[in-house]
Amino acid sequence: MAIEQTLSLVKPDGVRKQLVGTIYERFYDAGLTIVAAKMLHLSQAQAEAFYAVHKDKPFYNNLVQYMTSGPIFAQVLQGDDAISINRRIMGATDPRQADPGTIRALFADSLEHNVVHGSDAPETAAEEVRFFFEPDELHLH
Ligand code: IDP
Ligand code: MG
Repeated sequence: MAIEQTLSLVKPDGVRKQLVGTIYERFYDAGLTIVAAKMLHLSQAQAEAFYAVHKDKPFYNNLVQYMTSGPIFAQVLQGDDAISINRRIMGATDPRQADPGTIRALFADSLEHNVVHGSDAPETAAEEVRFFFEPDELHLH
């Protein structure tokens, strides 16, 4: 295992449902450290750019609309194997397929409105961290 950083988002539905504290507690319980965090409201252009990988998917327009529907929390998580540990505690994209006890199994309403985002690989993690944070906004400790 190696120390990794990964980009996590609490999506607009998670913020509306006041789940930020619960979700942050799960990061800590999983042994992850929060090294950067901010609340922001994505513009249409930012949401389109962040999800550009999905631009040809039928759900893209709805996804952009959802991600701009309210404020989000963005955070950088750090720890041994942080990328896959975060994906594990999030659960599968579709909450109906997510393992019991995961964030999405417990709190997501649907495949689309699924409360959290987490980077899926080292390359995307680095890119997504850069999308939200300047290097001097990461507080290593
Ligand atoms: P992930 O968030 O688990 O990495 P991705 O396949 O990268 O899942 O999809 C990005 C986001 O797009 C999902 O988290 C979800 O909000 C939305 N999404 C994915 N697949 C569908 C779909 O089939 N219908 C509607 N929304 C979807
Ligand atoms: Mg993804």
